[in-house]
Amino acid sequence: MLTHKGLQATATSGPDSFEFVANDGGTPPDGGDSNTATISIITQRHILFVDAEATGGHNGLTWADAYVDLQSALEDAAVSHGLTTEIWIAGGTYTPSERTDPSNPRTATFALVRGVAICGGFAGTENSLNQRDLSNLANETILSGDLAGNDGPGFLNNEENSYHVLTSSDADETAVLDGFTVTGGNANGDSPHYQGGGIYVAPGTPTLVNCTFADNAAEYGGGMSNRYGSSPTLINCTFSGNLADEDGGGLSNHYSSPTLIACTLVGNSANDDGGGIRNYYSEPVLITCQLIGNSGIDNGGGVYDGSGSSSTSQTLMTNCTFWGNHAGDRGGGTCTIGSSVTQLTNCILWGNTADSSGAQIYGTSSVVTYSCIQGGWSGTGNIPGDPLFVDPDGPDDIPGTADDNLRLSDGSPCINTGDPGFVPEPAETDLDGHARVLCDRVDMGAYEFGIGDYDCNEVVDGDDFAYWGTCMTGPDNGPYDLGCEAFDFEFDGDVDLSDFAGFQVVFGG
Ligand SMILES: [Ca+2]
Ligand SMILES: [Ca+2]
Ligand SMILES: [Ca+2]
Ligand SMILES: [Ca+2]
Repeated sequence: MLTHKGLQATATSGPDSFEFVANDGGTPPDGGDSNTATISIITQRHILFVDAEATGGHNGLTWADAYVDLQSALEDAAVSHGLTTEIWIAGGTYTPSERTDPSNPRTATFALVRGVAICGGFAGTENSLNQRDLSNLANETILSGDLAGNDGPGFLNNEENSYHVLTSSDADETAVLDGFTVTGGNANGDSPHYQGGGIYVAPGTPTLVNCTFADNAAEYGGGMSNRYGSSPTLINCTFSGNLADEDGGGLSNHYSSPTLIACTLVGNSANDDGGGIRNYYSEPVLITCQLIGNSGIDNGGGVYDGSGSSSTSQTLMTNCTFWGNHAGDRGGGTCTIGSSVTQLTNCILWGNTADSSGAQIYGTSSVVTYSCIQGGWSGTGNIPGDPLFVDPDGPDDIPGTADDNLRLSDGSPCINTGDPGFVPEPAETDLDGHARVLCDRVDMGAYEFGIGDYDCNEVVDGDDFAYWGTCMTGPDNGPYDLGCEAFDFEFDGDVDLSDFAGFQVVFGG
């Protein structure tokens, strides 16, 4: 307690707030209690811990006393505190238990909640979010719909799996899912349980970051279904190996407009339209995404826009790369039907195939500019040339798989031939997390060429190193001069020794 000029102040700090009470000891005019003023300051976010292997008190307050299941933490967060809550989850596999229909075990799902960020990928020792190492597969945190734990490859034994591993209903952007693998959903039930095996958003605007949706199944939207005016944001997410028995192997959008930034869709398939993404009366935005090896038995191996003459989907895609997608009928890369519009800017469509027509693009209402289209396409700035991917079939020598290296090699006609008027958003990066624009003009495709190449001659050598000293700012000591973004490998606004580690990797390469 502090006392100053008769004023008594008491400070109380809890795990998530700091309360300051000032009391002047006098009697107020109305004859009540002494005059007091209270200021409460939220000093940190409320954190709940989940670790399947924790053996302590299971109250969620520390790693040692972590809840062993996510559902307990979600119920705690739902009643807690009015604060922004983070749920930190240690690596392991977690299955849902909360049923939307108590009589049907397959309705078990994890529900996203406003004001709650669910964060996976922890080792179970961290005390700050940025200590997570999401590249460490030992900490992979899996949300699985395989309730019986008996799934095998190729969707074997998924008959009893949850319809939707995750659901989001009326959640806003403060509902966050960050750092998970979501797998094993099987939305093959009656409405609404036939859409969104991985996640069913109906409606809402949740935020999904660093998440992989793998090997989920549904009639529509194997990985994700967005309905009823949903506009979620997905950043650095992957959709892999998801299956739709109808449309939208990776995602199905129905009157919805998600934004996908730096996302990869690889090896998703639809038994009808839209191997990667199917859009119906929807306006999704894709920025710096790659679509690899997706397939539709009917139309739109990569992206399918529209479902008939009355449909008016509009998909905006910027700096996206399409490679190795296949349509059994029309539109290996993209298929645009009716009055829908598919807009492609700074994109590469190469090596896609269609059995009847439109290997790269089907649909005359496509608006294509500053893009590299195999076979050519009319529009300002388009080129037909080979993009010269670094290793288009990857180490496994199989085109259309996740290891395909779609970065540009030196001499690529896609270098510095994107829209000359393109201005990146603040902090916008390419798919490697480097500056979106290098050498004064954006490239075509998801990867920007030229990190480390200060003098922009498409070689990283001693001539570039000669500029290192003039660009080096030291840690957290930016900004640097224009052009020095070529040395900011971490894209954190400074040029320091940890960037130099990146420079050494590309030097002479
Ligand atoms: Ca199963
Ligand atoms: Ca490959
Ligand atoms: Ca460039
Ligand atoms: Ca150079």
